[in-house]
Amino acid sequence: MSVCSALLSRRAAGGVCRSLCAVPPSLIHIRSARLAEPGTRRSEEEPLWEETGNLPFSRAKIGSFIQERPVLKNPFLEDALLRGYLRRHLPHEAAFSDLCAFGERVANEVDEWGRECEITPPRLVHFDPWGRRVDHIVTSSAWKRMKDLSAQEGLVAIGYERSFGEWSRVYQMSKLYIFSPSSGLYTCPLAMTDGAAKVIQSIGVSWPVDEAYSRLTTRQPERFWTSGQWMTERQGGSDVGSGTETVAAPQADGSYKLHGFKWFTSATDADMTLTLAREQDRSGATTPGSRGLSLFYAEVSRGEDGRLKGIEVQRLKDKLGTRQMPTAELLLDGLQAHRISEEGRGVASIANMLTITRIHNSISAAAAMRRVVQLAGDYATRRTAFGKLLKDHPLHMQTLARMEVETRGAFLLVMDVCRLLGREESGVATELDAHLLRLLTPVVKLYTGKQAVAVVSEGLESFGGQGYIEDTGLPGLLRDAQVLSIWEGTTNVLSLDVLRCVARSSGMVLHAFFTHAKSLLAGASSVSSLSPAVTAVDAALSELKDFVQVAATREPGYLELAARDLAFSLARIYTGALLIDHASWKEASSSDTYAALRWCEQDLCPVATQQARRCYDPNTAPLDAALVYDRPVQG
Ligand code: UCC
Repeated sequence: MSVCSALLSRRAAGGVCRSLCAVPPSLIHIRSARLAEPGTRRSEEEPLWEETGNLPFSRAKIGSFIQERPVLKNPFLEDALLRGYLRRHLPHEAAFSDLCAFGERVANEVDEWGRECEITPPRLVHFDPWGRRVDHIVTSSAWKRMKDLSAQEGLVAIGYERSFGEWSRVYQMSKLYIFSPSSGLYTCPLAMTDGAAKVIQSIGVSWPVDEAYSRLTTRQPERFWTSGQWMTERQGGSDVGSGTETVAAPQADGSYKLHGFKWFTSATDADMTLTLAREQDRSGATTPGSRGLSLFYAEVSRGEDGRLKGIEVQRLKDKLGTRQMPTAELLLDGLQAHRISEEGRGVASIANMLTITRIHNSISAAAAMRRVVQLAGDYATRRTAFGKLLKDHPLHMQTLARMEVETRGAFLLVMDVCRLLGREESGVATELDAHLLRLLTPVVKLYTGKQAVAVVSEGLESFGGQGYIEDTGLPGLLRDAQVLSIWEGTTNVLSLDVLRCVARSSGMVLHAFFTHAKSLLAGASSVSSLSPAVTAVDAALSELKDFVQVAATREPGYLELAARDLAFSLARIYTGALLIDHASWKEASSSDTYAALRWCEQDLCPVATQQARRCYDPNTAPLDAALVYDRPVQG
């Protein structure tokens, strides 16, 4: 008789149970596992033993403890900062009740659709059963429900109805903010749809885009269209001016046929698109560079034979994340299109779309941070380790609080850009507002994109191993966050865009930055609890000013090396000022003050810190390159 079966004998049961109960749980687990070895025949006496119910793991084999899952609650009601911000700036009952009802719907209904989108990703069917080419992108029913929902809830329309005047964009983006992490990435087509509507509106709503505009901005699901934005070609997505090979051949009726290869086309199931191409002259020649690019509008439709007209879908992209959403390579083979910009003004015309999609990107980034912080906070009230709930471990709470500070900063920064956009669109923007909007759009996009990855990664870690398990839905948050620093301009490309807008405005965007940041600080000067934060931001502004003065005297390479640190400095300083401003509001909470103080403890002006270390001096670039390509000496 083995030791195990001896232990299992009924005679020994009581005593063994007592002794087993005295050994550590881990040993009980090991012994139980041995009893339950697969393929071993259980003795006739076993069931009787199990009926006593006293031996852990003996019946269930895996034990009875089931870890509680984090619960998604109404993301509007759960978000103190969002509600406080709206109470301060948009105190309209209609907006509150709509956001509250939508938050309820997101938590109880939409979040599951988002999960369905994740586990039922789109697939491409090239041929029908009879061999006919169809290039059909098959999406889940949840993805289609997202489209209807987006129309019904006015997720694009709100920005164009302008029911709340200059605060309409803030209202629209608040809705997208609570929707985004549950949307199954439907926020991606919505970003481009919004961007396309914006471009059309700025060019003029007339034929051939009047019908499209009304469909992009409708609340009627059966009429609602989404738009693509096909910009990236095989030569790359950053240097659009030299990377675009697509040509536009003029037709007798004034339209064009497009021929080219689009390397990344997101939400490829869209109903229409805006895209760049080079217009051919009569001899077929084109103008190189950005000056040769024009902006075209095309509908995505099928012929009677079921084939896409003028488009072949080469393949769907196999992406790290955003798998819910179809991203494809497209061959444009005579796609009918209309030029909607002046000839050669393609980049300038699509820039309006870039502004909108970059703001949407930033909303998604802040929303991803908010979601992971909410879930981690909820989990900490359920999960026990080392004898107490996670929420009662100060170190764990410190980690979550740091994530919360980042999230609050990101939220206020992106909402301020939405505020500026709303002011511009409702015709009340000052020159200062316009300069700030131009400068802060790349800044918020690049900063929040980076922070989202860091915060979501930290958030996953706070769930321990569960944060690494696919069907918790948590890893998808991290994979999807990674695209935020890539899509619509990488961190470095956007940092260079910051330099570009400083140069093009002859420094006026920076002047607006200093003026507005100072005015935010001045508004908080009487709040003594905020004075360390005010002093820190004030000092950082002085450092920044000194940096700008020195950099202006250096060769262009100096500023280029400093571009990323400069953009980060702008983000941290301005966000610090916004947190201070929010905390100085008479209805602000002590947490608002605490968040502002914490934010302002970091290095707010890394560009000055790095400058003091001579990181942008002429010898740095060759040293960087030598370090990157440092290889062991052969032989
Ligand atoms: O490739 C991509 C796919 C990634 C993977 C996706 C996977 C799934 C996605 C899921 C999503 C949820 S995304 C990469 C997309 N590409 C970009 O975002 C473009 C990045 N590059 C830039 O932003 C560059 O700065 C360019 C292309 C704009 C630079 O082109 P140019 O030709 O050198 O531009 P210029 O000369 O600086 O500007 C031309 C005109 C000027 O107007 P005018 O002529 O009136 O002075 C500029 O002022 O355009 C104006 N302009 C702007 N205006 C340029 N940029 C802007 C701007 N940001 N705002 C306003």
